Amino acid sequence: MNDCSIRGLIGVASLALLLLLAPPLLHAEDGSEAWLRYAPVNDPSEYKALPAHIIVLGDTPSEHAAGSELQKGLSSMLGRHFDLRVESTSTASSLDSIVIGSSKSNVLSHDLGNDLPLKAEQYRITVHSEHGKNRVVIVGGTPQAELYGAFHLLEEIAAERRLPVDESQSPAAPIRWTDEWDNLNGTIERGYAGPSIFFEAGHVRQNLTRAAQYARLLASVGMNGCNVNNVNADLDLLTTEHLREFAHIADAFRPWGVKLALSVDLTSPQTVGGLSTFDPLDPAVAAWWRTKADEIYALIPDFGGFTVKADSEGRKGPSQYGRNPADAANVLARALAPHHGIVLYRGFIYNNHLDWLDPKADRARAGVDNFVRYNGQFDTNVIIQIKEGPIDFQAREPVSPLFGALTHSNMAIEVETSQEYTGQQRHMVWLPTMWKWVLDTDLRVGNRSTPVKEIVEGRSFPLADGQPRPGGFISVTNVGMDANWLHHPMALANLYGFGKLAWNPDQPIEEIIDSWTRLTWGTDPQVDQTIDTLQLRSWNIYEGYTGPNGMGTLTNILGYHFGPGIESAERNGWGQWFRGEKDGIGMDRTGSGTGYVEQYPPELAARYESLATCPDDLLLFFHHVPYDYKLHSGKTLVQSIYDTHYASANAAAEYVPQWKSRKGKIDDERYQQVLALFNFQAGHAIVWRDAINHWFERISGIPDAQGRIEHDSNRIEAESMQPRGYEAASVSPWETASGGKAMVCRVPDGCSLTTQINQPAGLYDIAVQYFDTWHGVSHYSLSVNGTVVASWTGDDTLPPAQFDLHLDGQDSTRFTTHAVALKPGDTLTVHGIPDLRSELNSAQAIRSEAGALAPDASEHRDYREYAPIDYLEFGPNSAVTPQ
Ligand code: GCV
Repeated sequence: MNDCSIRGLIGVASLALLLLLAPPLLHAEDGSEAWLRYAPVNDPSEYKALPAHIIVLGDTPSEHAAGSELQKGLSSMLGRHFDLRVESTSTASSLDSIVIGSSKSNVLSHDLGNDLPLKAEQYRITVHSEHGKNRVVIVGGTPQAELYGAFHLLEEIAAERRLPVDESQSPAAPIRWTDEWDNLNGTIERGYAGPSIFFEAGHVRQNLTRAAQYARLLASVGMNGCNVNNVNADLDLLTTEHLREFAHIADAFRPWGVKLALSVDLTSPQTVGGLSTFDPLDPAVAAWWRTKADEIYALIPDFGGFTVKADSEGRKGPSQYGRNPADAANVLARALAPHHGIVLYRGFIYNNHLDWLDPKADRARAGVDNFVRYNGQFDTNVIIQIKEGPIDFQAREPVSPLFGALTHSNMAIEVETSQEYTGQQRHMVWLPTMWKWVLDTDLRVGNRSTPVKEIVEGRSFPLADGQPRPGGFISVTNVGMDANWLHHPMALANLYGFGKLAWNPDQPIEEIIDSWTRLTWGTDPQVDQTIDTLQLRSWNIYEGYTGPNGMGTLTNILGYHFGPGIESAERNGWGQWFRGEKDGIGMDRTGSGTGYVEQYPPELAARYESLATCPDDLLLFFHHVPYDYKLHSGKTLVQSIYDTHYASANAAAEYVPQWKSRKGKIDDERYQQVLALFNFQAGHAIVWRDAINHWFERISGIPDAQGRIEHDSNRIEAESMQPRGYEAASVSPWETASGGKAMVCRVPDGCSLTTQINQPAGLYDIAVQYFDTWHGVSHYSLSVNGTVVASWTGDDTLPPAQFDLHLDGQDSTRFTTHAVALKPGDTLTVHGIPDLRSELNSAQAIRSEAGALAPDASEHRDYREYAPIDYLEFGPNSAVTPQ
C-alpha cells in the first residue's frame, strides 16, 4: 500500500468517524422496504459479540436467501462487514460464526444437544461458546424455518433488543396465507394501491421483482402461501398458457418459502376443458381436475392448492347440479391430494337476492345454514375458509357462528387487510386490534373454552388421533404497484400484524405494533410512542365515526364501499339491512326474530339474546330497539351515536397535530404522505359524522341534546353564498352534503361564490369542503377582498378510481388553509374553474376513423368535473382542521 492510499484510508476513516458522530440523516424513503429497512442501530457496540462470519450449511434456495438476508441486514444495521459462505460442517466449528442449518445437520445436532429434531416449521436460535469459538446457531426443522429464524434474529436487532440466548419458536397453524384479488388484466378487486404486481394485460408480468420482494416480506413475518388471483377467478385461468406463466411467479416466491396458490372457478372443466358439464360428481369432471392438477404440479412442484368461491355473488357452483359444497370441494381435493395440495373452500356463500320484506330472511344465517349439514363430509385436505364475521368485513360484527358449528371439519379464518369497508387505505385503521378481539372471542362450544384462535389452530376439535386439524389464517391483502405496497404508509402495519397474529395469536398487540413502528419508522421513543398510540386507537375511532353499535359500516354498499351511504344497505336483496324504521332500528336476530342468535352455542346465544347482557357495540346487530333505548352506558342510543360521532371525528382530527409534533424526526417523503392522508381523514371523518348524525336526527325525530347537528355556526353553505355562474345541484344520498346540496360550475372560464365576513378580527383556518371526482381536475382559489390567499387543484385520486360524475360521500373532501387574517366586512370569494374536457367527441372521432369504439372508451376519456363546492368553514388558527 503506498502513502497515497494510506492517506486515502485515513481520510475515509475520519469521514466515517464524522458520519458516526453526526446526528442521523433522515434519508428519503418511499416505503418500499416496509419493515425490512435495516436502518443503522443507535449503538452497534451492543452487538459487537456477533461473529462476522455467516456460514450456511445447506444448499436450498431458502437457505441461500436466509444467508444473504442476514448478511445484508446485519451489515446495514451494524455498519460492519459480514462475510457469507456456504460450507461444510467441519469448517463451521473452527470459526467464530453465525451458523444456519437444518436440524438434520450432524454438527448442529451435536451442538444443540439431544432435543432435536425440530418440528417442520420450528426454529431455534442459540448463542453459546463452543471450543473457544463464539457461535450463534440458527437451526430450523426445514430450510423455510431457518429463514424464519434468520428474520427473527434480524428483527430483534432492528428493534434494538437483546440477542436471544436460547429461543425456539414454531407457528400456531400450518396455513398462513395471503389472498390477492388480482385479475389477469392487471386490475385488483378492492385493491387501493395501484395495479397488480403479478399481472398486466392478460398475462403474468415479465418483471416479477415486486412479486419476489413481496414474498420476502411475507416470509419475514412467517407467512407461507400466497393465492395470487381474485376469488372471482378469470374463467380461462387454468389454460396451459397461463399455467406456464404462473410457474414464473412460483419461481419468484420459492426462495422465500411462499407457496403459490390459485383461485379457480368451478366451471373450468367447461370453460377451459370444453366438457359439457362441471358437475362435480361426473367422472369426466373428476378426471379433468386430476389431469389439470398433474399438469400444474409438473410445472410447479411446490404448488399450494386451490381457493374456491362458488354459489356466491354470481359465481356458479355445485347447486346447479343439485350437489353440495362437500361434493365440489372433494373432487378438487382428490385431484390435489397425491401432490399434497389443499383446497380452501370459502364459507362465504349467501343469496344476494334475499326478500327484504320477509322478516325472517337473514344473510347472517347463510354460513351455518349452507354448511353445517356437511360437517364431517369434507376430505382431509379441504379447509373451510370462513370470514371473521357473518356479513362482510364490517367495522364490527360478531364472530361467525360457523367457527363453532363445523366441529368435524378443518377451518381457517379469513380477514381483510385490504381496507374495503374500513377506509380503503385513505383512513388509518389498524385492524389487528379488531382481529385480536375476534380471535379471542370464546364461542364456548359444548360449554367449554373454544376461542376462535384455538378453533382455527385446529386444537379445539382435534382429529381422532388427538392431533390438531390443519387450519390457519388468511389475509385478503391486495397489495399493488404503489411503491409502499398499500398506499397509506401506516397501512402495512396491518399486514405485519396479521403475519404476527397468524404465527402466534397470543402475542400482545401492543408488542406487535411497537415492533412494526420501530422497524418501519426508527427507534426515536417519541416517534414510536406517537405512532403506537395512534395505531392502537385507530379502529375504535374509525368505528366511532362510521357505523355504530353493530349496525355495519354504513358505507355505500351499492357504490364503492368508501364514503357514507346509509340507506344503500336497506330494501334490496343484498341483506346488509339494519332496518331503520320510524319506531326504532336494528335487526331482530333473536329467537323471535330471524333466529340467527340460535346458531351460536347456548352460552353465547343467551348472552346476545338478552338485552340485559348483549354488549352495546353489537346491540343493533341482534336487536331492534327504539331510538331512545337506554344503553348500558346510561345514554340513549341516539344521543350516544351523536356524541360518539363528534368525539371520534375530533379524535381523528387530532392525528394531524400529533403527527406534526414529530416533524424533523421522520424522513420527509413519508412524513408528507402521512400528513396529507391524515388531513384527508380528518375532513372525511367530518363527512361521515355529519352524514350519520343528520340521518339519525331525521329518522328518529330526536334532536341532539347539545344542538350541534346542522347548526355549525362557523359553516357557510355554498348555496347561501352570492353566486356568479355557480348553480345549485342536489347530492344523493342527501346526507352526504351539508344541506343536501352542492354548487356546481359549468362555465368554461369559471364561477365564483362570495360572502361577507362577520367574524371578529383575527387569524382563521378556512376549510373548503368540495367534491373531487376521479379523472377531472378542477382549479380553485380563495380570495379575501380580491387578493388570492390560497389556490389548489382538485386532482386527488380517491379510491373509487373510476369516472363517476356523481357527487356524494365517496368524493367529498376538503382543502384547508391556515392563518388567514380576516375582519368583519371582508369579502371572501371562492373561484372554481371546472374541467370540461369531455372527450366523448374525440372518442366519437376515433370511432368514425377506426370503426369500432372500445366499449369503455367514452367512460375513460371523460374528465368532466364541475368544480363542485359544498361549504366553507372557519376555525381558530390552530393545527387542527376546523370543527
Ligand atoms: C371478491 C365482498 C366484496 C367483493 C368480494 C366478496 C368476496 O362482497 O365486496 O368484492 O369479491 O366480498 O369475498 O368474495
